Amino acid sequence: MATGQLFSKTTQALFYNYKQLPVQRMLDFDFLCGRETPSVAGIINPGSEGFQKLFFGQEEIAIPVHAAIEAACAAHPTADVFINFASFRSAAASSMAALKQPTIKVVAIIAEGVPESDTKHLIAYARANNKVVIGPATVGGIQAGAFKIGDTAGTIDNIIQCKLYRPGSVGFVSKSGGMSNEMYNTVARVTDGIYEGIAIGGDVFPGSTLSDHILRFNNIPQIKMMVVLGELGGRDEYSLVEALKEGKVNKPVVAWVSGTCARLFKSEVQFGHAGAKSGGEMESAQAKNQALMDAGAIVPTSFEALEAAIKETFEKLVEEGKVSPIKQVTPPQIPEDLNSAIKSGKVRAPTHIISTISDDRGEEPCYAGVPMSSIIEQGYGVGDVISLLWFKRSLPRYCTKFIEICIMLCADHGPCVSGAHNTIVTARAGKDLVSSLVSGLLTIGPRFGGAIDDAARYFKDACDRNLTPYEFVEGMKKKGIRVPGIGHRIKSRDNRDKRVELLQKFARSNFPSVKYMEYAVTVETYTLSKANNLVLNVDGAIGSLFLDLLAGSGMFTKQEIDEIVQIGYLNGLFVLARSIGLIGHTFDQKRLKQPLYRHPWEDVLYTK
Ligand code: Q5B
Repeated sequence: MATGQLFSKTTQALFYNYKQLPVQRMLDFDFLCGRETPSVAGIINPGSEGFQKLFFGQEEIAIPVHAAIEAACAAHPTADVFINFASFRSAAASSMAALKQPTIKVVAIIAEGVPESDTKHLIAYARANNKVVIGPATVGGIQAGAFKIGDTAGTIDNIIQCKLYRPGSVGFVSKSGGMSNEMYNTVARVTDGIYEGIAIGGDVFPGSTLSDHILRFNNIPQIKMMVVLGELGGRDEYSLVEALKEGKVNKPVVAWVSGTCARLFKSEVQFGHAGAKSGGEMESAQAKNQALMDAGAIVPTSFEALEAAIKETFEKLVEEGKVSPIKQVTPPQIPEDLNSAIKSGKVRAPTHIISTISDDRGEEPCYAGVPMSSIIEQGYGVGDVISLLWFKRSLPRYCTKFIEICIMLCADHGPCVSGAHNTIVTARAGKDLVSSLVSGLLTIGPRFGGAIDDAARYFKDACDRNLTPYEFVEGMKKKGIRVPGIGHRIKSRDNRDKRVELLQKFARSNFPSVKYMEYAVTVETYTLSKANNLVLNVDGAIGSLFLDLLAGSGMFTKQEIDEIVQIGYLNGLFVLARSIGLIGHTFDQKRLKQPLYRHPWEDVLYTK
């Protein structure tokens, strides 16, 4: 691998398998470093395309989302880093697909647990094609002040503390991503900071090795010294030993191999990483530390002494005039996210929606304050749920039973009514369930099913004002308004609507008062004297009886009743009920595989 810089201040990456936080952290780092272009050129989210909104400083930017690796590479030919956040199951295939793209030079694989045989294939392919793999099982890497992979170096606060927003003179490579955060801090304390840091990952077969990066760092003029943090297990450190012995590294290397405590255990110990297990003597931390020291690396006596060794080495370089003083810069302030600022109580923001009927934020959803488990365990029915969500209170059982009866009676009225007809025609035109349903629902209105609210309004007004049926009906006629809730296409004095009879029967035996319904019946008696079909219809029966329910239950103030009638809650009963039937008609037509409906010419009067 050798050669030098992998990244620069203009490097751009493609991010595979969208994760909001690491991408936003990369963009925040860019802003901190004063980059002009975002380091994420595109996102690859298998199967979906579009744009993802993210912040670049204070500005919102739209990053293109691509469905496939090939398409993303074609769209962003200058993006040469592929950051792979795929799971361990799909990381190998997607990494190989990325390596095969001519535009991609570096692939970072975050997933832990990628099968070793797959990793070996990736390594062989990358070596043969002069490409670099970082990971698997890595947090990534960072070039201070220029480019950062995913979650490397943690939070913005940590990045600022470790001065990673501007380049220093130290090249750092470790196996562990977690420890690299620790070391960025240490290096920032005792030197002028990191130039580049790489975590190669803790797997047995890392895509690139400690020595690969040290040899690369050796070719980067801005890097004046190197720090290596190895760990017990494996023989990776020995390739560095060889490189040191062969004189391939001419800058000071401070190294430590952690895991010296493994000797305290009687049996073989597996530490956090797959590769970190105490094997034979050669793989022990002690042996590797000794070999590195023998080869010329600066190796402290313990991890605690590592900081002092780095400090001493750096100060020597300063004394020798090999490190020029770094220009200190103050990074810009990253605007805080509104959500975290609200959480910490720093700002307050007006809400855009107010809601009073339900809440899904707690352990379980609540309807009007009643938890879902109570609704189920206490045997609530659909009527109770409607009473909670529409009226925001638990109504007495006879009221919720009445609501349920309304729903059941109005669920369907055959295929010939306006709503069902529209639904059937729509379903037969090949439309989906929702389209078929709403085309039927859209017919509900003043003539069909949607006269309940108006019936309640007019009956209440007339009854409260003690109008006689004659005064009421003739008054309406003068205004040119048909009495809502009166009249039916097929029901008549001699062919009564059974639904109306059932509702009246239930109310008479359960409601404390049926004053409004009785008033509606007197109106019906009058209209029937005019024409046989001017019966109290199902809308009129529900409208007048709901007035009795509201007034008689003792659960509503006069003002609340007026508001319910004025807003118009009651057509909702028909809409809800008839949805059941319209859905049934849709399924029926689909099940019967009915062809496109065309109305017959013979049934149309063509006239001029
Ligand atoms: N006349 C329902 O009319 C219908 C009058 C009236 C005074 C009236 C009509 C009407 C009010 C709205 C209403 C709900 C359009 C109905 C429903 C659900 C359904 C449906 C289903 C289901 C029927 C003949 C003469 C004319 C009119 C006069 C009619 N209604 N006068 N007040 N209310 N009602 N809708 O039969 O002198 O000859 O000019 O608008 O409550 O939708 O099953 O199908 O479950 O699906 O077409 O039950 O009553 O009568 O228009 O030929 O009028 O009666 O002024 O007088 P028709 P028309 P004139 S339940």
